[in-house]
Amino acid sequence: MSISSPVPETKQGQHYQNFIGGAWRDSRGGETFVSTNPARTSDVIGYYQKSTAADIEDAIEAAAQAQRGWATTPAPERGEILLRTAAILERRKEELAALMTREMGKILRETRGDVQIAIDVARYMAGEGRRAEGETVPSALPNKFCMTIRHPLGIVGIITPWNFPMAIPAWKTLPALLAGNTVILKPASDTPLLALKLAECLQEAGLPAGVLNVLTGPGGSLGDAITSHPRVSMISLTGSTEVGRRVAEICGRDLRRCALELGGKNAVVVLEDADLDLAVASVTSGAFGTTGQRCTATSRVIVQRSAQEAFTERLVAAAEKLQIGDGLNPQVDMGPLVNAGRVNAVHEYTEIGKREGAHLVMGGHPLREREYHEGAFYQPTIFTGVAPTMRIAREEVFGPFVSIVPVDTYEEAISVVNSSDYGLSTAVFTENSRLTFRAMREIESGLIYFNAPTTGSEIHLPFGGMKASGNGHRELGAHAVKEFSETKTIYVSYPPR
Ligand code: UN1
Repeated sequence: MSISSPVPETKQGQHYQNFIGGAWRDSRGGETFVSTNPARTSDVIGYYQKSTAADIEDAIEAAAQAQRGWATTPAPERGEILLRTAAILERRKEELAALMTREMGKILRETRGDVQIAIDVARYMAGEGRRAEGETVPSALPNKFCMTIRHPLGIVGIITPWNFPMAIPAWKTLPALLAGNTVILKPASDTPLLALKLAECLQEAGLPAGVLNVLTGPGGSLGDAITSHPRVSMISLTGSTEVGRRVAEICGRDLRRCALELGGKNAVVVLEDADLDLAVASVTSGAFGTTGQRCTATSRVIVQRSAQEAFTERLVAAAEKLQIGDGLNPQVDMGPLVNAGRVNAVHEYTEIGKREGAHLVMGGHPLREREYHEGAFYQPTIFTGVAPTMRIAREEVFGPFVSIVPVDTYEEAISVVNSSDYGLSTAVFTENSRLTFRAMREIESGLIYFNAPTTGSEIHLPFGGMKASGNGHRELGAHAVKEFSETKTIYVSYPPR
């Protein structure tokens, strides 16, 4: 095992190390993997450690050793470290955003937003360090004092996806740390860099050694090794529903807490009285923003038949205007997909949609010519005449892909929304306040927007989905610290002598 400090950045292929026990280390296995820019694969971002179970043991040992000292550090002091981290992230925001665009393709405006989420979460969670940690309640018996306090879980395993390379690691890790836990973080193999950068910022802010450990490597074997480790008290995962089921099964066997944020098949409902220009602008950003690679991305548009033609025409016109290309170019609206495998996966859904008899009105092809030849680009793709039973109306595509489903009435629209296995984010466009309030109650979805896109949730509100979109937990907001804590109920009796 070699131990060294971070190597200065070079243009091509820097060698990145794991962060274990406060030191930057190579994997014991000695193997690395490469990460390239999805807009231009000849641009090598870096070589990362292909970690093994032996590295996990090192990380667990470091986290276990740091646990007690960290748990007994006063919460406001833990919060101070997060506040310093926010300042460091803010100072480095442009650099981090540009690295993120190179690493996974989304445009600079979005990668700046991603870093900003981490900054906002760091500030919010710093404040949580000074907030009341429990409740006091009256006892029904005389001379008793009743209260609850928080207790750290211990070691928390955090497994994160590639679409929000800094925001999601931050919004899981920072509340977990604030709650007094130590953390093993495994970022997605497509985006290991920004999680390592987050660790660098926390290290500079004074986080004690071993409190956060970051290991890079393959999702399957490494994820399973963390998820099934007897010394890990909780797993927090954002990923596909398929991986979520697997993680829940492993955790279920050991009664390990697990918080899952999974897929979505997010619908926008456009009723006949809707402001169509607003609906079109919102679907354009919700469906094609981040190249459709958000768990909250708009994937179905359920439109009342009388508005269908005008809506579709305007949506196609708006989508045709989108500039596709390298996200570092400020003129570009939509970057590549995260890798070539995703291009094939999205294209497969185009083929499925055609076979199912839906009508392709726009896109439906990878972009391979000229400036696109080295990248993972796909056209914004729109199908109309989609029936709710078709696979393109039911399955998560995770790309710039919209299925337009016509309906006759409000009631039919809601029943199509709720026919999905998923329930993450839904938006309704209407000016009708009666239907607005009905929809709040009737839609089975963790997030509901009125007259706004399905994306763009803010960090001080709870985030999460119903049904197959998760397992009932909510991240962010005031819930987040509780999520990573045990609650202890305390009775103090003081009878007169
Ligand atoms: C995700 O894609 O995993 O509302 C999260 C949004 C973002 C969160 C997306 N704040 O789109």
